[in-house]
Amino acid sequence: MRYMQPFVTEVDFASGALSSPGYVIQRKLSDMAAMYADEAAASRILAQEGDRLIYEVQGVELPAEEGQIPHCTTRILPGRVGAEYHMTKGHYHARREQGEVYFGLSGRGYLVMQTESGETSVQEMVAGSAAYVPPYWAHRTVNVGDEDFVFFSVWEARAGHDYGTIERDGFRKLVVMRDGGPLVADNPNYT
Ligand code: S6P
Ligand code: ZN
Repeated sequence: MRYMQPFVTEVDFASGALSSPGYVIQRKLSDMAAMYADEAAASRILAQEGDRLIYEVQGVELPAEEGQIPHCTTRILPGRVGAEYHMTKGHYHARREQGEVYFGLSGRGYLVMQTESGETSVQEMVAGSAAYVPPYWAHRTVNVGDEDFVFFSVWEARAGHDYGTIERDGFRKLVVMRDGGPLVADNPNYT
Protein backbone atom coordinates (compact mmCIF):
# COMPACT_ATOMS: atom_id res chain seq x y z
CA MET A 1 0.00 0.00 0.00
CA ARG A 2 1.44 3.38 -1.03
CA TYR A 3 -0.16 6.24 0.83
CA MET A 4 -1.07 9.34 -1.07
CA GLN A 5 0.31 12.51 0.56
CA PRO A 6 -2.18 14.86 2.30
CA PHE A 7 -2.24 18.42 1.03
CA VAL A 8 -3.86 21.80 1.62
CA THR A 9 -5.08 24.21 -1.05
CA GLU A 10 -5.67 27.89 -0.29
CA VAL A 11 -8.96 29.20 -1.69
CA ASP A 12 -9.65 32.84 -2.48
CA PHE A 13 -13.30 33.29 -1.51
CA ALA A 14 -13.89 36.32 -3.76
CA SER A 15 -12.57 34.82 -6.99
CA GLY A 16 -12.53 31.06 -6.38
CA ALA A 17 -8.83 30.99 -7.31
CA LEU A 18 -6.91 28.00 -5.89
CA SER A 19 -3.27 28.36 -4.82
CA SER A 20 -2.23 25.58 -7.20
CA PRO A 21 -5.11 24.38 -9.35
CA GLY A 22 -4.75 20.95 -10.98
CA TYR A 23 -7.09 22.13 -13.73
CA VAL A 24 -9.00 25.23 -14.82
CA ILE A 25 -12.05 25.02 -17.07
CA GLN A 26 -13.60 28.07 -18.70
CA ARG A 27 -17.10 27.92 -20.14
CA LYS A 28 -17.99 30.64 -22.58
CA LEU A 29 -21.32 31.60 -24.09
CA SER A 30 -20.39 29.85 -27.35
CA ASP A 31 -20.01 26.58 -25.39
CA MET A 32 -23.59 26.70 -24.16
CA ALA A 33 -25.59 29.16 -26.28
CA ALA A 34 -28.27 26.55 -27.02
CA MET A 35 -28.88 26.01 -23.29
CA TYR A 36 -30.40 29.47 -22.83
CA ALA A 37 -34.13 29.72 -23.46
CA ASP A 38 -33.67 32.87 -25.56
CA GLU A 39 -31.30 31.48 -28.20
CA ALA A 40 -31.82 34.60 -30.33
CA ALA A 41 -30.46 36.73 -27.46
CA ALA A 42 -27.42 34.42 -27.23
CA SER A 43 -26.79 34.76 -30.98
CA ARG A 44 -27.16 38.54 -30.76
CA ILE A 45 -24.55 38.78 -27.98
CA LEU A 46 -22.14 36.56 -29.93
CA ALA A 47 -22.59 38.66 -33.08
CA GLN A 48 -22.48 42.09 -31.43
CA GLU A 49 -20.06 41.83 -28.52
CA GLY A 50 -18.29 38.54 -29.25
CA ASP A 51 -17.86 35.61 -26.91
CA ARG A 52 -18.30 36.02 -23.17
CA LEU A 53 -16.92 34.08 -20.19
CA ILE A 54 -19.87 32.66 -18.24
CA TYR A 55 -18.07 30.61 -15.58
CA GLU A 56 -14.75 29.18 -14.51
CA VAL A 57 -13.98 26.03 -12.52
CA GLN A 58 -10.69 25.46 -10.65
CA GLY A 59 -10.08 22.06 -9.12
CA VAL A 60 -7.54 19.70 -7.65
CA GLU A 61 -6.51 16.73 -9.77
CA LEU A 62 -7.22 13.39 -8.09
CA PRO A 63 -7.36 9.83 -9.39
CA ALA A 64 -10.90 8.75 -10.36
CA GLU A 65 -10.88 5.96 -7.78
CA GLU A 66 -13.34 4.91 -5.12
CA GLY A 67 -12.77 6.85 -1.90
CA GLN A 68 -11.14 9.88 -3.53
CA ILE A 69 -12.99 13.14 -2.81
CA PRO A 70 -12.55 15.65 -5.65
CA HIS A 71 -13.22 19.30 -4.84
CA CYS A 72 -13.24 22.51 -6.82
CA THR A 73 -14.50 26.07 -6.94
CA THR A 74 -16.90 27.55 -9.47
CA ARG A 75 -17.08 31.28 -10.21
CA ILE A 76 -20.10 32.40 -12.25
CA LEU A 77 -19.80 35.91 -13.63
CA PRO A 78 -22.78 38.25 -13.23
CA GLY A 79 -24.94 38.90 -16.28
CA ARG A 80 -27.88 37.66 -18.32
CA VAL A 81 -28.62 36.15 -21.70
CA GLY A 82 -31.99 37.68 -22.56
CA ALA A 83 -33.82 37.62 -19.23
CA GLU A 84 -32.03 34.49 -18.00
CA TYR A 85 -29.20 34.84 -15.51
CA HIS A 86 -25.74 33.38 -16.19
CA MET A 87 -25.61 29.74 -15.14
CA THR A 88 -23.60 26.52 -15.35
CA LYS A 89 -24.42 23.82 -17.88
CA GLY A 90 -25.71 21.54 -15.14
CA HIS A 91 -25.60 17.76 -15.04
CA TYR A 92 -26.73 14.53 -13.44
CA HIS A 93 -24.01 12.38 -11.96
CA ALA A 94 -23.33 9.44 -14.26
CA ARG A 95 -23.71 7.30 -11.15
CA ARG A 96 -27.03 8.75 -10.10
CA GLU A 97 -26.72 7.45 -6.52
CA GLN A 98 -23.86 9.90 -5.77
CA GLY A 99 -24.71 13.18 -4.05
CA GLU A 100 -22.65 16.33 -3.59
CA VAL A 101 -22.09 19.25 -1.20
CA TYR A 102 -21.81 22.90 -2.25
CA PHE A 103 -20.57 25.67 0.04
CA GLY A 104 -21.16 29.34 -0.82
CA LEU A 105 -18.01 31.51 -0.71
CA SER A 106 -19.19 34.85 -2.12
CA GLY A 107 -22.00 36.48 -4.04
CA ARG A 108 -25.52 35.19 -4.39
CA GLY A 109 -26.90 32.30 -6.41
CA TYR A 110 -29.68 29.82 -6.91
CA LEU A 111 -29.11 26.07 -6.97
CA VAL A 112 -31.63 24.57 -9.39
CA MET A 113 -32.24 20.83 -9.04
CA GLN A 114 -34.54 18.22 -10.55
CA THR A 115 -35.09 14.48 -10.61
CA GLU A 116 -35.83 12.31 -13.60
CA SER A 117 -39.30 11.65 -12.23
CA GLY A 118 -40.24 15.34 -12.38
CA GLU A 119 -39.53 16.84 -8.95
CA THR A 120 -37.86 20.24 -8.88
CA SER A 121 -36.19 22.27 -6.12
CA VAL A 122 -34.57 25.70 -6.19
CA GLN A 123 -32.46 26.73 -3.18
CA GLU A 124 -30.89 30.09 -2.51
CA MET A 125 -27.18 30.24 -1.67
CA VAL A 126 -25.08 33.02 -0.18
CA ALA A 127 -21.61 33.07 1.41
CA GLY A 128 -21.73 30.49 4.19
CA SER A 129 -24.57 28.35 2.77
CA ALA A 130 -23.87 24.61 2.78
CA ALA A 131 -26.20 23.11 0.18
CA TYR A 132 -26.82 19.41 -0.21
CA VAL A 133 -27.51 17.86 -3.61
CA PRO A 134 -28.94 14.46 -2.73
CA PRO A 135 -28.40 11.38 -4.92
CA TYR A 136 -30.46 11.36 -8.17
CA TRP A 137 -30.84 15.14 -8.47
CA ALA A 138 -29.47 17.02 -11.50
CA HIS A 139 -27.94 20.33 -10.46
CA ARG A 140 -27.21 23.70 -12.02
CA THR A 141 -26.14 26.96 -10.34
CA VAL A 142 -27.24 30.43 -11.37
CA ASN A 143 -25.73 33.82 -10.45
CA VAL A 144 -28.67 36.04 -9.46
CA GLY A 145 -26.53 38.88 -8.07
CA ASP A 146 -24.47 41.77 -9.43
CA GLU A 147 -21.10 40.31 -8.43
CA ASP A 148 -19.37 36.99 -9.04
CA PHE A 149 -21.13 34.05 -7.39
CA VAL A 150 -18.47 31.67 -6.04
CA PHE A 151 -18.93 28.30 -4.35
CA PHE A 152 -16.94 25.22 -3.38
CA SER A 153 -18.04 21.70 -4.37
CA VAL A 154 -17.14 18.30 -2.94
CA TRP A 155 -18.15 14.95 -4.45
CA GLU A 156 -17.07 11.32 -4.75
CA ALA A 157 -14.54 10.52 -7.47
CA ARG A 158 -16.57 7.88 -9.23
CA ALA A 159 -19.75 9.96 -9.50
CA GLY A 160 -18.94 10.95 -13.09
CA HIS A 161 -20.81 13.63 -15.05
CA ASP A 162 -23.72 13.12 -17.42
CA TYR A 163 -24.12 16.38 -19.36
CA GLY A 164 -25.94 14.78 -22.31
CA THR A 165 -29.31 14.34 -20.60
CA ILE A 166 -29.49 18.05 -19.72
CA GLU A 167 -28.17 19.12 -23.14
CA ARG A 168 -31.00 17.12 -24.70
CA ASP A 169 -33.90 17.88 -22.33
CA GLY A 170 -32.91 21.04 -20.45
CA PHE A 171 -34.08 21.92 -16.93
CA ARG A 172 -37.76 22.27 -16.10
CA LYS A 173 -37.14 25.58 -14.34
CA LEU A 174 -35.38 28.74 -15.49
CA VAL A 175 -34.22 31.68 -13.40
CA VAL A 176 -35.03 34.99 -15.09
CA MET A 177 -34.92 38.62 -14.10
CA ARG A 178 -38.38 40.09 -13.49
CA ASP A 179 -38.94 43.55 -11.96
CA GLY A 180 -35.23 43.80 -11.19
CA GLY A 181 -34.96 40.51 -9.27
CA PRO A 182 -34.85 36.76 -9.82
CA LEU A 183 -37.97 34.78 -10.66
CA VAL A 184 -38.18 30.99 -11.08
CA ALA A 185 -40.22 30.24 -14.20
CA ASP A 186 -41.24 27.18 -16.20
CA ASN A 187 -38.92 26.44 -19.13
CA PRO A 188 -41.06 26.64 -22.28
CA ASN A 189 -38.47 24.53 -24.17
CA TYR A 190 -38.34 21.65 -21.65
CA THR A 191 -38.86 18.31 -23.39
C1 S6P B 1 -19.25 18.69 -9.91
C2 S6P B 1 -20.01 19.87 -9.38
C3 S6P B 1 -19.52 21.26 -9.77
C4 S6P B 1 -19.72 21.59 -11.26
C5 S6P B 1 -19.35 23.04 -11.58
C6 S6P B 1 -19.61 23.41 -13.04
O1 S6P B 1 -19.93 17.50 -9.69
O2 S6P B 1 -21.39 19.74 -9.56
O3 S6P B 1 -18.19 21.38 -9.41
O4 S6P B 1 -18.98 20.73 -12.08
O5 S6P B 1 -20.09 23.90 -10.77
O6 S6P B 1 -20.86 23.02 -13.48
P1 S6P B 1 -21.02 22.01 -14.70
O7 S6P B 1 -22.47 21.69 -14.76
O8 S6P B 1 -20.49 22.68 -15.92
O9 S6P B 1 -20.19 20.80 -14.36
ZN1 ZN C 1 -22.14 17.53 -9.70
